[in-house]
Amino acid sequence: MNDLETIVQDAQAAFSRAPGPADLENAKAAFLGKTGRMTELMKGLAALSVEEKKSRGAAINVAKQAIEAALSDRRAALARAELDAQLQSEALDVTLPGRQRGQGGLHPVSLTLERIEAIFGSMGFDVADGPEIESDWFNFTALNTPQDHPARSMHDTFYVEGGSAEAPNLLRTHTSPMQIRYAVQHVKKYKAQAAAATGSLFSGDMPEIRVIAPGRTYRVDSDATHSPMFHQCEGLWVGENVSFKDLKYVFTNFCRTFFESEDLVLRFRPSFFPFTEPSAEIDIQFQTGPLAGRWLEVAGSGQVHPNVIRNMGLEPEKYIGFAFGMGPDRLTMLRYGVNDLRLFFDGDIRFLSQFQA
Ligand code: 2NM
Repeated sequence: MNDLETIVQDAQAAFSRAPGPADLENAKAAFLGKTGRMTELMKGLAALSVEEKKSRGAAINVAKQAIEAALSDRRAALARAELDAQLQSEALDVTLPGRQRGQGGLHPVSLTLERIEAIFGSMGFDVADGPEIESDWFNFTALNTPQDHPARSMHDTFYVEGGSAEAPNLLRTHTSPMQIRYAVQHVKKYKAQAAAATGSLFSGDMPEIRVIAPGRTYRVDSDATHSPMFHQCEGLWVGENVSFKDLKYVFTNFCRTFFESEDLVLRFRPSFFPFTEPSAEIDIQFQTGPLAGRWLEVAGSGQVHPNVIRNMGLEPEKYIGFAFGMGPDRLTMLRYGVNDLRLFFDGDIRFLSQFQA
């Protein structure tokens, strides 16, 4: 092997050993740089004859071209390796499943409210919706709740700004104020129609008031069975000939439909509410299932107090009705066997996602 072949082999070996572009350029200097081996050989040409210069020069050029070819091959190989490494490190697995938007659903208490509205809707009840910040009048006074009633104390009710000093506004403690609002509107409307026609409201001029008021209510109370915000659904049926038997029929039908239990039994237990007289707690008893045999309180009820009828704009001598109030949160607990009310308000998706149909 002559000296040129040796240099070419050395260069090819040095280039292929270079681990990166910078090392390669350093290796190049040892052969093609100002003091590199090829440059030294070129300098040596000066001492040769014209004939020798020709043949030696041509041979050196061939070797130089071989070294340059090896250099550019190695440069390309290193660039390719760098690109491969980058592609590898930035690789995307396009076969991975995409990030999906989770399937939402209704809150269990919302499902209950929908059931309540559908069942009472099927019995001709309208659904009324109204303010959660109420005046003293609609929340207490109109409902025959006296000034010294415990519900009126700071201890039991969240008072807010607005209203008057003696009668500040508050977060409604029940949804019955909405029933007063609804009844007043209803009575006004038909009184106006009757006045336009005959001057006074005659029997049959006013359709019965049949309404439920579902929604959020607020009381100063917090433990496993009480939340400062809870739901209520109150019902009202007022007409000229409405009685407790109607209440019994309507509420029995509601409970049997709601709990999908045709043999469910109801019990009316005497009680007291300021806005009804007489009043009764409504208990239910399942005949089968995990709660069978136990009496479970599900609602309060009663015949609407004459003072309340009057505050609706009606004469208690002519109009009579019944009302009831129940807790959709508790109904939801009974229906699904949930034992801690707070689970409904913690917003834990592991709990809430169990109620999707
Ligand atoms: C209850 C129990 C008994 C009730 C009364 C009224 C109204 F507006 F007619 F006066 N609404 N709801 C009522 C009656 C509510 O909840 C335990």
